[in-house]
Amino acid sequence: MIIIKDKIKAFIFDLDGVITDTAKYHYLGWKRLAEEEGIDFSKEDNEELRGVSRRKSLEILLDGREVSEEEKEEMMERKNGYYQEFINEITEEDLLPGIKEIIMELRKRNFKLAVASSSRNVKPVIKNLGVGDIFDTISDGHSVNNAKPAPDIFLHTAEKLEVAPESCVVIEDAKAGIVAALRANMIAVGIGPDARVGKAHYRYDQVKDIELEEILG
Ligand code: B16
Ligand code: MG
Repeated sequence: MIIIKDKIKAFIFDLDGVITDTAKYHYLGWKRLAEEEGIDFSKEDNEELRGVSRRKSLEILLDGREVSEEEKEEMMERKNGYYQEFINEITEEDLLPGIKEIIMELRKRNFKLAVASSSRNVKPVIKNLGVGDIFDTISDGHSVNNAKPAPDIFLHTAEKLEVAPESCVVIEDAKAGIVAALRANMIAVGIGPDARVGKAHYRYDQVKDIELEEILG
């Protein structure tokens, strides 16, 4: 893909791992469920769940263990209950360092801004972070049927923004998210280690390291 920098019109932000670090709360929720079910689950295992839908996360955790659909539903609900206890406590202090500055700078320069997350808990998280009004549109785990790594959520978001996919920059912390952004023909910015997001067009260790001028040219 040839990146024509003056064609960039919109920035699409992932939520968990880019705007705030809810990965630790997802981990604690899954860990508690795993303990209750007698399943080994480490922090390293949790890396596999980054950006992945709730159902797919449970399937990874179960690792082939046979469980009825009814039991799966109950487990997903139980984990989500634990997760919601954590996100109720989120405040503006939980914004990742540098994210507010980047968003405000992009807003000042008239780029369209969106959130596209696999999570079905986006609304309360965004509200508690105090950034709900900044974005032109928010897509979440309810918006499309096929979760990341399918490109659907990003294409759906671009359509809502009325911007062509190749004019969108996606900022993501998950391998599944980078794959989805590339499949959507968007410019991908990865946050995290090379092993996880190295396929992105640009990669930074943390959100605060993002160099907008490098991306915008
Ligand atoms: P929920 P993102 C993703 O959000 C998380 O990274 C992933 O760990 C989680 O399983 C998924 O949302 C679903 O979340 O259970 O709240 O619906 O990174 O795409 O913003
Ligand atoms: Mg994420």
